[in-house]
Order: sequence, then structure tokens, then C-alpha cells
Amino acid sequence: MDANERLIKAKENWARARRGGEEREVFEEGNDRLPPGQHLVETWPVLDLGYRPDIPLSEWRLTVNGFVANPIVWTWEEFLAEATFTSVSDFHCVTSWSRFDNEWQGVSFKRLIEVVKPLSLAQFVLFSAYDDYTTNLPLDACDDDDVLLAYQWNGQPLSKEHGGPVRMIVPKRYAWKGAKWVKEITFSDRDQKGFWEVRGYSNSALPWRNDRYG
Ligand SMILES: Nc1nc2c(c(=O)[nH]1)N[C@H]1C(S)=C(S)[C@@H](COP(=O)(O)O)O[C@H]1N2
Ligand SMILES: [Mo]
Repeated sequence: MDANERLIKAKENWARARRGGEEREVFEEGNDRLPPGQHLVETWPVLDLGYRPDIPLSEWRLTVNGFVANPIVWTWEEFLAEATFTSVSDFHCVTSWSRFDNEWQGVSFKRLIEVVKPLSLAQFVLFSAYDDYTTNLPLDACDDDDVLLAYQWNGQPLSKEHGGPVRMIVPKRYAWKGAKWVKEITFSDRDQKGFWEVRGYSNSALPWRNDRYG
């Protein structure tokens, strides 16, 4: 096992040990901006599987397929030609840090839906990334005002370590639901679990419900 596999194994065991174990505190979303069990950080930690793919913009493609009327493969130029969408949101990682007020720029998920036109059978979305990471969400969770394909963070191009050229941002879920280096988005009639979802992490991943382990 290399260091990375050990890290994945450790995280997996951690999820197994804590699943159903401790009393879950559930807080209502209110004046407090920090979900239960989270602490605030000023820096922005990097979390991934350790392999950070290099994707030249000339080779970058975003494929959107599955149960949609209009499947697409966007080049970088085509992606940039879409209207720029800006959204400020908080970022909650399941390992317990949160980072407030991140300004994201990119293409809104609502715009993507408008372009590809999901069929009524499409209830779920699977995201695949250039590092072979995957994560899944209900379409309802993606079809939200604060969800986007981000290529800028706080006015700067998104760095490679944080998922550049383009990553998903889904603020109402723990951050593992947002694929860095997103490559393919597949709409489906069934819920296919992603990398962490099959390794003991929650399928729903709702920070305000302290919903960490599945
Ligand atoms: N492609 C890819 N996306 C990923 C991951 C990954 O390993 N690969 N890790 C997830 C996890 S567990 C977290 S907490 C966030 C971390 O994002 P950051 O490194 O920008 O803080 O990315 C998520 N998206
Ligand atoms: Mo994470």
C-alpha cells in the first residue's frame, strides 16, 4: 500500500467506526453559520486522492451525457462562451473545517440544465473527474441557485490543487460532493454511488444535519 491508499483506508475505517456510533447532534440552520461539528478556517486546505491531474486547456473537455435530450462535449472556448455566473458561499469539509465567503465564478448548473435538457426519467447525476474520482447527487440538489461549474475563486483562476480548470461547487452538501477536475456529468434514472459514498460516507451529505457517514 502506498501512502495514498493508506490514507483512503484510514478514512474508510474512520467512517465505519463512527457510523451510527456517536450521538448525532442536529442543529437548525439559523443565525449560526457553522454547522454542527465544524470549525472555521481562514486558509484553504487541499483534499483529494493525491493525484492532481494536469489538464492543458487545449485538451480540456466537459462531456455531459446520459438521460438528456441534448448531450454535449464542451471545449474550453465553448465553456467560456457561456454567461459568467457568480455566487458567494460557505464550504464545509467532512473532516470538520469550514471556510466562509468563497466567491465562485463559472457556469451555473441551472444553465447547464437549460442546455442539455434532462429527460423526466433523469433523477440522479454522477460526476466523474480527471483523477477518476466520482461522486453522485440527486438532480434536485444540483438544480439549485448556488450550484455551479467553477473556474475562478475569489477573482483568481482556480488553481490545479483546488480542481482547476473546472470543479463542481455544491455548497449545501459536504465538499466531497463537489468534484474537482470535473470531466463528465451523467444524468441517470438510478443513483450510482461515488468514491466516498461506497466507502462509508453518507449518500446525502448534509452539513446542517451532521450527516457524515452512510
Ligand atoms: N476529483 C476529485 N474531486 C474531489 C476530491 C478528489 O479526491 N478528487 N476530494 C473531495 C473532497 S473529500 C473534498 S473535502 C474537496 C476538497 O476540495 P479542496 O481540495 O479544494 O479543499 O474536494 C472533493 N472533490
Ligand atoms: Mo473531504
